Amino acid sequence: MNTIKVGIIMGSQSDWPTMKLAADILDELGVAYETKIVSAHRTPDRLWSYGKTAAERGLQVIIAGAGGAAHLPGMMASKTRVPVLGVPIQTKALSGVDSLYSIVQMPKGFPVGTMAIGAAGAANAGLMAAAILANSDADLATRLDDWRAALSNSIADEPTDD
Ligand code: RP5
Repeated sequence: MNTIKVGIIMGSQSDWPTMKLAADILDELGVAYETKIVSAHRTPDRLWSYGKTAAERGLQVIIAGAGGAAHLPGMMASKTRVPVLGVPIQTKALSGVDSLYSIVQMPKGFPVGTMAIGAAGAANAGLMAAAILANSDADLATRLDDWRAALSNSIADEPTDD
């Protein structure tokens, strides 16, 4: 069985600067992942084959980022039971609201766990993927607890003028 349990996919190379923030979190937490450009409209056959083989390849979470008319996360959710976390990419035309609406408003039956638009959403997708895997991985659970505690400890008690 493949030891890679997280797939990070995106509709375009142009999505990578955002999606890399999910990868960075997984690197910090020691979670192995794969990355692939999979476009719902430009490479539909690639999308189908990725979704068809995702579960049998051992993937447990797919993080899917797309911008504009962002079909990718929903189409991936239609093709695999592996949980899909959708990241709406911030677009120039509509600031990512188009992406958000395309991803979040899934009809009943094929859910996508939709993150916030852009950088925070991508990072949080990495954290959410780690949290899902941590349910069955005690070492990862400890690393995630430590990461969360470090973030809490970095927050000052009081504001300063600087
Ligand atoms: C979507 O179209 C991609 O997810 C990307 O966010 C958007 C624009 O793609 P490019 O024109 O930059 O390749 O499929």
